[in-house]
Amino acid sequence: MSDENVHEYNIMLCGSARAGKSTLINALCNRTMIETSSILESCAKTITCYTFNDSHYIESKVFITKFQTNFCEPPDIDSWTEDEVKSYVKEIKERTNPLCMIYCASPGSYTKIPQLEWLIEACLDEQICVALVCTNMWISTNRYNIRDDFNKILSKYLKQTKEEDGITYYGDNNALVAMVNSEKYIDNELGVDEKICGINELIYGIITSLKDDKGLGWLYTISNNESFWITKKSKVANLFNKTVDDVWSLISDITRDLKERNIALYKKSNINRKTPIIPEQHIVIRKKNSVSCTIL
Ligand SMILES: Nc1nc2c(ncn2[C@@H]2O[C@H](COP(=O)(O)OP(=O)(O)OP(=O)(O)O)[C@@H](O)[C@H]2O)c(=O)[nH]1
Ligand SMILES: [Mg+2]
Repeated sequence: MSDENVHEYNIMLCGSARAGKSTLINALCNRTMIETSSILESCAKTITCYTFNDSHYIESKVFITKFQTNFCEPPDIDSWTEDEVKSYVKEIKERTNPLCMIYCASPGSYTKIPQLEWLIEACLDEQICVALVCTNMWISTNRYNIRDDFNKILSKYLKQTKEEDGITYYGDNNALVAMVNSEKYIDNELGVDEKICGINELIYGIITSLKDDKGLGWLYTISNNESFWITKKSKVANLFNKTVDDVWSLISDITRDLKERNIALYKKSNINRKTPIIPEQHIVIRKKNSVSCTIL
């Protein structure tokens, strides 16, 4: 009989009500999300957690390891004090060691700048990567004000390093600003019909910002996003110093052989690193309630 061992990746998701948070995570992950309260039950604030409805498992003689990503969403932080915001981030860091913090604001939602600044300061202090995302960008030209505010705030703490594919990067890739349309935007009255955009660029931006196990967690999180892999596989191959075929086959197998993926996907700068992040194990993968495990 094997014991179950859970390997969770956690992502902080913030932004005011109707800011487009759920729509964004659906667009990033292309998987069905369900609400769960399992990981943060005793946190001082009531956190809503979402995870995939189909976790993946690696089975060895001793353990069954369950892989899952959780998105942890606090209630709207607009009324929080500086101390509350900073304690929240500290606690989340201690309890979940998040891959990154994704903050959403849409031209139709309201953001309180002081709370956002405290949140960013706390994340940077705790070495949590920050992605500031203007969502639902076609709803009004106010998108440019949101993007400018995000850039202004990050410039207080970090040096802007580059702008690529609509993403502005800061520091040693510890923060970025992006603008997205997470689902088709249609306004029949104005004759507007805009496609999803900016999502693949945001996924890639976050890949470049995360290292080692966190990078792996992010790849796992977005592994079902076929559109991303079709359009960005060459860039990912280049980032990891692999051929496109190598990356394509790794990604096709992404949940079948996490050990191989773990060893193979060191970024160029880490290529000589010897220690595998996930311990050696005899791997048989199965998807709960299913015989197949290939996502793509
Ligand atoms: N077309 C389009 N609609 C969007 C986009 N983002 C959000 N919306 C719409 O805006 C509304 C609110 O989006 P949600 O994703 O539910 O926002 P939320 O931040 O999760 O909201 P709460 O869970 O209530 O806090 C929904 O009707 C979405 O369809 C976008 O990028 N494009
Ligand atoms: Mg939501």
